[in-house]
This record gives sequence, C-alpha cells and structure tokens, in this order.
Amino acid sequence: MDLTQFANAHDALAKDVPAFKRAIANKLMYQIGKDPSSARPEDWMQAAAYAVRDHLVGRWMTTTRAQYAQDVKRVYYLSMEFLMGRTFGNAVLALDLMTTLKQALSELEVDVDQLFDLEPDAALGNGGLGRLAACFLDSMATLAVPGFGYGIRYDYGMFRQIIKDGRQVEAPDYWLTHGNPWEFPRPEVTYRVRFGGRVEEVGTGPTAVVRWVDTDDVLAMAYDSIVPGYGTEATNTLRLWSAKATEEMNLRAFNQGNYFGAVESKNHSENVSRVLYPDDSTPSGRELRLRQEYFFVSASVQDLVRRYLRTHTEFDQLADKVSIHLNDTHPVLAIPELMRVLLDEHRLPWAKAWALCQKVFSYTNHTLMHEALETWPIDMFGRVLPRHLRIIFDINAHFLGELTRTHGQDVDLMRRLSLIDESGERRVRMAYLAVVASHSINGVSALHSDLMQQSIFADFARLWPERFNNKTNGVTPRRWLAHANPGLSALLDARIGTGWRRQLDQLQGLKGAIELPGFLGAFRKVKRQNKERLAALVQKQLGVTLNCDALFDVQVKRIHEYKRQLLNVLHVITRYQRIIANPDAVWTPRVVVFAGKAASAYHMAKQVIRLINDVAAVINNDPRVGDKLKVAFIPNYSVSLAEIIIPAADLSEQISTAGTEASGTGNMKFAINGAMTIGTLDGANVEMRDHVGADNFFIFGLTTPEVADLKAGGYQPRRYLENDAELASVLEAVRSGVFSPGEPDRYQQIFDTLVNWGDNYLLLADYRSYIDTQDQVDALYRNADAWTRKAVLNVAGMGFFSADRTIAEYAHDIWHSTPVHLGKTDAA
Ligand code: 4GP
Repeated sequence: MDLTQFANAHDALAKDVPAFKRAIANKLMYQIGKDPSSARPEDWMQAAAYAVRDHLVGRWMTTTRAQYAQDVKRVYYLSMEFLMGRTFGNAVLALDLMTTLKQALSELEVDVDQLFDLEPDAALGNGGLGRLAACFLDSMATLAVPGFGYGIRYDYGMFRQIIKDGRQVEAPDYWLTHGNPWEFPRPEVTYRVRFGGRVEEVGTGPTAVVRWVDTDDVLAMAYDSIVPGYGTEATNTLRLWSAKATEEMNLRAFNQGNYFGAVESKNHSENVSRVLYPDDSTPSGRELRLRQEYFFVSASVQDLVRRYLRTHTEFDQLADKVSIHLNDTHPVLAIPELMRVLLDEHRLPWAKAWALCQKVFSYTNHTLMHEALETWPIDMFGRVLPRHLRIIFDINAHFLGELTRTHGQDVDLMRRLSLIDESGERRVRMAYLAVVASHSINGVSALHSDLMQQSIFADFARLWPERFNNKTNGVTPRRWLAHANPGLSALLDARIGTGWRRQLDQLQGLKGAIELPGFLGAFRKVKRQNKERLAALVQKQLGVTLNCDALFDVQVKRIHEYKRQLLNVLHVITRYQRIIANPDAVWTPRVVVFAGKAASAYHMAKQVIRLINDVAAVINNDPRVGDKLKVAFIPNYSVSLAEIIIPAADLSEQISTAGTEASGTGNMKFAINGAMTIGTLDGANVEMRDHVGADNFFIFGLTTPEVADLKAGGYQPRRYLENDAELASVLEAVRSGVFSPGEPDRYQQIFDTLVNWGDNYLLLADYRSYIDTQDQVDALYRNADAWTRKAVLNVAGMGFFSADRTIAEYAHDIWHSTPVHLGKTDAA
C-alpha cells in the first residue's frame, strides 16, 4: 500500500473543518461510546485527542518504514524518567492544526482551552533529568534522528503536592484514571524479565555454558506513543514498559485455591512498574528500585536486539546500527544485560561481546552530588541479579587486569578504580561501570563537564581523556516558547519570521528590532498579559491578589538545599524588614513566586516549603506592606504549570552554590521567555551569560574555585552574621518565630543549619552579594525601557540553548547517526 499517498490524503483532511468535526464526533460515538448530548468535557477531550492522533499515525508509519528500508542506525535513549507533561497541545502544534481544531470544536460548542486543561500531565519524572529526556525526544524527531525512548510506564507518576497548613502533603498521582488516548498498548510486544534464581555452569573451557535458572519472572509489555517532529514528517517512538504477571503466576493463582493470596503475589510482581520514586538525588537504596531499573533495561535490550536481528544475521554490524544512550546511571544495567544476551543467548565470545558493548554505549552524567551516585550492595545485587553480578565481576577482572598491564601493580589505583567499592560493605559502583563500558562520557554544561573530570571521574579522565566530553543542555523551543508563550511567539513571527521554531539562532534577529518604534512596548505588553494569566491562576488557587505592575521574581524547581530556595527567602525577609522600617520610601513592588516539590523523606527541604508558606502568610497579610511585596507558593509544580509560570517571569532565580548545579534547564526556559536572570556562576548560567552578554545578566556570589577555597580554609558562617547587622536581624526573625508565632522554635533547626552546623551551601557567605544585586535589579526595573531592552537581548542571545543544537552535537559526536530521509514532503 502506498502509505505516503494515504497519509497525505489524511493530512489534507486536517485543514478541512467539516471533516475534522465529523472525525471528532465519530470518535466520540464509536470509540468513546458517548452520545454528544450527554458527553462530558473529558469525553470530548478524548475524542478530539483520537482525531488529532490519527494524523500522526501516517507519519509514524512512513518514518518507521523508511528507517527499515534505509537500515539506519537507531539511537536508543534509555531513561528511568520521561517528564513529558501534556501531549495534546504539542501534537496540535506539530501538526499545525490549532486553527482547524478550534473552529471544529467551537462549531461543536466545545472550548478548546478547557479541553487542553483536562489532560493530566504525564509526570513520569522528578525534575531536570526527566524533562531533559522529554526535550531530547522532541529534538530527535525534529532533526529526523532515528530515535527510540525507552522507559517505564509508571501507574503512578510524580506525587501530587498538596499544601496543608503550609506543609507539603503527598498524594498519589494516578494519571491513567481516564485512560491515555495517546498510547498504543502492544500486548504482542512482551518480554520475559527474570529475577533471582541461581547461576549454573555446564561444561568447562570455551564450550562452557552459563545458565540462569529457577528465576522469578515478570513480563514487560510495551506501550508506544508517537513523538512528532516539528516542521517535518519525521516522528519517533517512546516505548514504555508495564509489568504484567506471567502466565505461570496467573495459573498458580487459579490452581492453588487461595485466590486472594495468589492475586496478591500477582500484584506483587506487577509492582515493579507501579510508582516513580519521588527522589531526584538520593537513591532510595531499596530493592524495588533495582528491580525497576533491571526490568526496563532488560525489556529494552531484548527489544532492540530483536529489531536488529530482523534485518541482520550476525552481530558484526551491531555498533553501526545501534547506539544505546544511558541517561545517568539508572539504566546502566543495560551493559551487563547486553553482555548476557550476547554471551548466554547468542554464544558470542567475551572479547567480541565486550568490544561491541564499548562501541554501542554512551553515558551522560547529570549530577556531582555524591549521594546521587548509585551503588548497590553486593549481597542484594547478587540475590536479585546473580548472573549480572558474575558478569560485572568478570568485566572488573578484565579491566583491572588491563590496568595492571598498563600501569603496573598500583594497588591504590586499582582500589580507587575498581567497579566494586571495598571500603565498607562491598558495593557495585554503577557510574564506574558506565565509564568503563562507554565510548563517550559527557557532562551537561561546560563547567560541569570540567568538574566531573576533576572530581568524581578524575582517575578515569586521566586514563581515557578521549572518552570525556561536554554537551551543554538545551530546551525545545516548541514547547517552551511556541506553545507556552503564544503572545511572544506572535511578536517574534512578526519581527523575525517563523523560522526560529526550528532554527533558534534566528532569535539574533531581535537585536535589530529593539530600536524599532513600538517594539519594546509590544514586548512589555506580551509580558504583562502573561503576568495577568499567572495572576488569575494565583488568585484562583491561593486567593492572593497580585499586582501585575510589580516585578515578578520567580524560583521554580525541585526544592533542594543546594538550589538555595532558602537564600531567596532570606532576601524576601530582608525586603520585608526594610519595608516595615521605611514604608514611605520608593519601593519597586515585587511578587516572589515559588513552586517545587521536596522528596518525601527530605526533611530539610520540606521545612523550607513550610517556611516559605509561613513567611508568605505573614507578609501577604501585613497591611503595612500592601502591594510592595507579595509571596506566593504555588502548589504541585508540574510541566503544565511551568508553561504558565515561566512566560510570566521578569526575574529568574538561578542561585545554586557555585559548583553544585550540573546545568539547569529552567534557567534557559526563563531567558527565552524574556526574563532576566539573577544567578551564580554555576552550571549553564556561565555559558548563558557569555551568550547574552554580561551586561544583561545579574551575577553574584562566590565562584566555584572561591567556594572550594573558602571551604578548604575552614568556613565559619557565624562570622558573616556577626559582620552584617541586616543578616543577623533576618536570621533572628526566623529563629525567634516571627513567622511561626504559634510555635516559635519551628525554625530553630534551619537557623542552626546555617549558623551553627556549617552552612554547607554557603548561604551566609553569598547573602550580602545577593542582596546588593537584588538592589541593582530594583533600580533597573524602575527604568522600563532599559529593563525591556536587556530582556529582549536575553531572548536574542538564547539561540545556542535549543535542544536541537544539543541533539545535533550528540548525533554527530557521540552517536554517529544520520537523519532518516523521508522524501520530498520533509521540510528543509
Ligand atoms: C539534573 C541536574 O540537577 C540539572 O542541573 C540538569 O540541568 C538536569 O539534570 C539535566 O541535565 N539532575 C537530575 C537528577 O535531575 O536527578 O540528577
């Protein structure tokens, strides 16, 4: 069948409002089974989603066929997290269907914006790492890089955050209640994933066979969703695995008579894909997490090997046809799993299997936080994955043997580099396994890539300098500008054309627009409308009225000590005390917005949330303050909330202690939406400043080497308090219960952490510089044109931070993959 013609005919219908209307009504009746007269908005949403999805399917099949026909190299992006957010609006954008859809729905008397808001976020990720994976999928499709995302279809995504009496309460996020119209269940694509059991060796010497027996198995079933490219027919696939009990398990359930008990064990085996760990920096250390990791990489490796063998009989070309990218250490078990498949199932000799692995795998590190570097106790590992433990021991023996040949018997070096940490309870070092097996190891900003080579991987970087490289992160301009900020997009289209969606460098063109009459005013008007949109949300959710003339100062991200939301709070309190001391002075009104989730077991982060809410309650209700200062903590931060908050920001807070934030990507989203940044020289802030110009960036605080020097010299936070009366007064307010009058010692621990227990993240050291810089922010904001000019220059300078640029670098330098050709329908 000529798929292209069929798909093109279908696409032509997309612009045909009556046909589209019929399609939606058909879906409503025949797929959802609802009478239009009694359909709820949710039903319309699903019907419209199916009608839109149909238009992606032709592209999907065309792309898949082309990939097979050209026998292209495929890139498999393995990630525990894909923080996709909503799919609907993005699909409509990719298909350029908005006008048709709106018209069709309005003729059916349905409001399209309301429909978009009904879609639950696919919150299958915690924060930066998971959202980066989602941006990368978008860019891979847009660049026609043949890519597959592989991950877990968690039943419960990131928890829903409720703020109760100022405190974070976690509620489950069952995002699949109404079904997911964007996914295709594939019961026929199911793999057996084995756990436990034991390893037996049959025979000796080269013909010996290793068998993994008496295992406890679970099935991994595929659910596919289409990842549309923008301005191209190319699409990719996100394949997520869901656990199902095996047939034996089901039969046992039936035969044993103990139906409930048996169903319980079935449930137990299916638990492996039940819930995302709400933790972005500390491995839970729990066995279930290890099982989750193995579950999804095993299914993915089996699947990609099967796909390779559909068109090849030998493994010789594996590395020419397959790249497997490890998004942090969570998928590193893919290495021993591929070894197992090659050795045990396909009987390849060790050397050949290992050489293939080293060509196939590449690895990205996303954090230097020590507690986030996964290691697994040998005992537990051996119990859950006995075969893989043997393989890892063998990899280690080969590696250390080679090291001895090249470096002599350096026992200390071997101890430092071994894949097994022998310093206490023996543990497998997953990051080291990734480094030893991968041909490329990259960090996510220039600074982070350097630090990674100087700290956690220093010995390896000396051993194999050629493997280490940097790939500075980026974000997709489709979701984060075209979709999230229609006002600014329209202004850009009018001034520099529409090409920026695929060529973000074209934002440079804005520099010429600055002096055009009316441009700065038009830019401000867009910002103002975005602020009104956010203010309406805050009014509705928190009952707090925001003054849209105020400077909107925003910090949204995971709550973590290193990200220093607490430093921001210290500034808020400083400002509050100044206003009270001098209410009639000229104030630049501010609205300070926070949002973000704390890991459920992270006590200090939760205390920070509580403090923010307590401070907000006092300030927002103090009549002496009025509109001069308002504080809002918006609950349940998510991708879709970010799409509203970020375009409304005037000021973006990127204030982590220098040397701790690997890159940041929120920082980029704010700047392309015309916010100025106040930040430290950390992560990608450094490169952003270079690109937008130091004059257009508020940098403060210690640099990474200064942080190291201060710590080495014996940092004494109390000194800063003693030398700064304003800081002392702010800390005293926190300590003495000004914001928690009902429980005056509620924040004693926060005070102690900063003053008496070492202030690990150097808030007190950076306080004065931060406050002084905030004063400069105020001064600039009072000059509307000067501010707007700089904000525009931020947008103009952000072209480099498109995820398209990042993915082009990965494709060229790491994956050596080329785009699939789809013929003449493809945009240039
Ligand atoms: C994050 C980093 O903290 C952030 O700086 C970076 O931008 C992001 O990865 C993407 O590279 N790390 C995580 C994590 O989210 O779980 O380690």
